[in-house]
Amino acid sequence: MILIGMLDSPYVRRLAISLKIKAIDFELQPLSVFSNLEMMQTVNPLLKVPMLITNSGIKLWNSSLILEYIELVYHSKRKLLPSNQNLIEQSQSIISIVLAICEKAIQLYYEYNLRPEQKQHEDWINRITKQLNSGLDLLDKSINLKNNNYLITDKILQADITLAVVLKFIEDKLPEVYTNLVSDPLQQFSQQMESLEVFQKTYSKD
Ligand SMILES: N[C@@H](CCC(=O)N[C@@H](CS)C(=O)NCC(=O)O)C(=O)O
Repeated sequence: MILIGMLDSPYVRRLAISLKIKAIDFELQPLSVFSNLEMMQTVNPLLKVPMLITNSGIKLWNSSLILEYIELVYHSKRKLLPSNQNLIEQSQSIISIVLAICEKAIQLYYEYNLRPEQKQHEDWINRITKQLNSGLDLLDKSINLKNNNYLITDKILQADITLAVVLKFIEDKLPEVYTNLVSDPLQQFSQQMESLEVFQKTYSKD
C-alpha cells in the first residue's frame, strides 16, 4: 500500500501511526498538496491528502474512510476501535469532536497562511476560533485523563491517536491557540503520547 501525504498533516499522520500500530506494511510518499503541486496533480488530481493506493491499485481518500477500510480488510490485525457499545459510543463521540476541532484548526491555519492579510475575513476568523474553542471545551468535559493513560481503555485506540495528532498540529502550526486555548490536561496528554516511539518516528513539523 502507498500512503500519499506529508506527516505535518494530522489526517496523514493518524493513518501512518494507525498502520504502524496495526503492523500493516505501507510505503509513505511524502508529497505536499502545495509545494509538490505538479507531481501531486498527476497521481492525485483531487489534491486532497491523505490518499491511499491499495495493493490492488485502488485509490482511496478521506482518513476516516481509509481507517474504516483498514479495519474491515485487515480484521485480524490489532483493533483500534473498542468492541462494546458503551465504549464505541465514547470513542466515536471523542473522535467526532476531535475531527471538528481539526477541521477548524486547519481552516484557521489556511486563513492565516494561504490568504493574503488584506483579504482575511475577521468575522470568519472569529467564528472558526470560537468553534475551535467550543470543541476544546467539549473535549475537556468529555474525557477523564486523571485515572488512565489513554482515553477509552488501558490500550492505545483511534481516539488517542486522533486526539494526539490534532493537538500536535495545533501546537506546531497555531502556537498561540495551543498556549491560550488548550487546557493543561490536554497538553499533558499530548506530551505523553508524543513521547511514544511510534509518534516520534512518525513525525515531521513541515
Ligand atoms: N476530512 C478529510 C480532510 C483532509 C484534508 O483536509 N487534508 C488537507 C491536508 S491536512 C488537504 O488535503 N488540503 C488541501 C485542500 O483541502 O485543498 C480527511 O479526513 O482526510
